[in-house]
Amino acid sequence: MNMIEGHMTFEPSADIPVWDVDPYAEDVLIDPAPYYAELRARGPLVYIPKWSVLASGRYEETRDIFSDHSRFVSSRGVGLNDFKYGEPWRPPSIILEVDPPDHTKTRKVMARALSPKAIAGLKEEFRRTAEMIIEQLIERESFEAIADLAEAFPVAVFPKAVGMVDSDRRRLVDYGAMVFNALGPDNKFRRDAMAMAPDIVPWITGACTRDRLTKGGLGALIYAAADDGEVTEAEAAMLVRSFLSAGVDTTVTGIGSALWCLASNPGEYEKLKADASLARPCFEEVLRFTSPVHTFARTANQDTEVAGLRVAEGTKILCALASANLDPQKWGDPEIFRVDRKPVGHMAFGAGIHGCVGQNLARLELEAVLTVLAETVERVEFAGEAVWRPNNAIHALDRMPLRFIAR
Ligand code: OVM
Repeated sequence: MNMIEGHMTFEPSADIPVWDVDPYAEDVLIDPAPYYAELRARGPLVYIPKWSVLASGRYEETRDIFSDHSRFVSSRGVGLNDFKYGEPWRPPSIILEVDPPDHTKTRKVMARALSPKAIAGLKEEFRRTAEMIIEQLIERESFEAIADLAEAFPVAVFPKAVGMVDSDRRRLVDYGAMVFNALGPDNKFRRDAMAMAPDIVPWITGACTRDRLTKGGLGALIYAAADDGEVTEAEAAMLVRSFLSAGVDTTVTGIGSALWCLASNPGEYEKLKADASLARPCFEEVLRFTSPVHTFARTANQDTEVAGLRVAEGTKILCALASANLDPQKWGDPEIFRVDRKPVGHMAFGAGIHGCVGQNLARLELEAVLTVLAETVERVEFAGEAVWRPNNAIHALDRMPLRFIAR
């Protein structure tokens, strides 16, 4: 058996187009739109020999693959490594990297802790924090929007919501970068991220235990489920780890990309200012337009077919969520950012049983930031060049100098 990047190589069906591209090359990760356009144009599936994977970039097939958890499993990893053949870099997530029936139990516990009702009480605190941060930024001639707002806001509110006793901004942000870069091949981005493991992994693991979490937080809700016998104590710690894996870099990226969309489209910002109730639809459009998580993989656990094309057991399929979100077969003028588009069915939170369990919390965070922005900032202007940061699974800004003109 021939292996590459921890999964089996395979002979693709002759009717699947072969494309000699590296989806994880730096230039593609920084500016992926041309790659997505060609991926969609070449067919519903393409074979990428460089990593011996299939890739899906059209909306319909990407959605179908993502929605079919029994043929396209997560338990073999949602990156290039197939957990059937090798040890993953960390113990697998017991909600992300798992299938039913195991998934059903953990998902239920997480969904309860993150339900609209459970998180409704966070709204006021989110809003106050957004006011405090944005008020200070308005005073400045210009600022670094990724560090000073996109990171500052989630790192101020999220660890506190989880109930972390001591937070560490750098480690939380870098852990997110590790988790997402780990889904790609053993390239520079993955290796640079993995070099941080000795410092960060023990810290993260230590932060997830019961005694490091306050009474009222989301973490305590998970441990309450352990008290009720729904999960074990060790499983509770693993679910708290999932908060820290999935809850920081994603929302940091969402805020950075929202600011980028609004600075790039002043007319759309005018609409948001005129009607702050567009904050939520605006965020959905930011998600569709920028797709913070650009790619997750699935693994075929049986010989099967997609769009009439044969897919062998063990095949990794890269699902380019960001490409599905830009597919002109699904969206009118997909390359246009419109705050009032209301892009129902976008794939940025995934689809099916693994659809983002934290999406309501993400929306609450972005609602706070975008509402306060609309109410207090007249104009959002670039004060320098926005620079993207390559990551094997996240499309995020690295730096973005901005200016807020007071309303
Ligand atoms: C996790 C997790 C969940 C969702 C996304 C994610 C790769 C991680 O449970 O660790 O990022």
